[in-house]
Amino acid sequence: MTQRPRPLVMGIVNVTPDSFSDGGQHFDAARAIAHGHALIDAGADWLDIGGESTRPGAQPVSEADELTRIIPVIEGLAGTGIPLSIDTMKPGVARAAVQAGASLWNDVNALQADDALETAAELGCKVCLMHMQGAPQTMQADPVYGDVVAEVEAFLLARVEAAVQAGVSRENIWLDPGIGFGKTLTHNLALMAVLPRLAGHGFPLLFGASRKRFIAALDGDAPADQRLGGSLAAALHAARSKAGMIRVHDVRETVQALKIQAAIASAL
Ligand code: 7PJ
Repeated sequence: MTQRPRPLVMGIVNVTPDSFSDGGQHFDAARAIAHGHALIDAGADWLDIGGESTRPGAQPVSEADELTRIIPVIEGLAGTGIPLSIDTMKPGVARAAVQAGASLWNDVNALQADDALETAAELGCKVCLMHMQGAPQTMQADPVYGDVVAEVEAFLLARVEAAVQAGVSRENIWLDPGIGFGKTLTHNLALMAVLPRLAGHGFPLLFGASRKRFIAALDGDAPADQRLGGSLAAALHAARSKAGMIRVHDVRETVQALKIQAAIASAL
């Protein structure tokens, strides 16, 4: 039986302080490294390491604090054979992360910070350009679009051109519509419905819907730990839509769902 290719699965490693522990930064890093190893055992193809929450309403973190959080974790997970991504908006953090072993800069701000384009070009790493309307602190207050699909698509292609102009090679660019980043339920659904179109511009798509709020909006305000069903449904949809990589919390369950989908498709 020949299996059709399925998307890569990127496991999420959040490095944020554990408010219930007094073990300090060393404890937080050790916990994140252990979580990364568990995600690798569960079948992750990539790990995405982030030290600044970009969830709606989250407060910014200083560059020094972000570096203190993520560098020990990248150093601890480099050398596992699984490639590492750094989820940051800050060029200084991306630079240190790549020097410590990361090979993808996952930027929810699509390289719009000062020096971001130049840094990405100089680092020569892969970059993911994601669409976000506004900033995490306020983005869910009242997102408005004329035509969300056209606007997100035009934004992403404009950021591609800016990146290429700055010296980023096209082969290193991933795109992401940014589910939940300055978007209502209607906006999120419209973007998910056109994933094949967004995947058709010659750049691989990264897609992240894991445990996001739109699932709760469709299912009785389900809390984050009860959004696995919706997360899997979105992952399978993205896979059918030719997404190249799916960013998830629940790696084992997602890999299993994708394997079953691929096996059924290969029996056609
Ligand atoms: C995404 C991300 C996403 C990319 C986050 C959360 C919020 N990076 N970082 N795409 N989401 N590329 O996981 O709920 O959707 S943080």
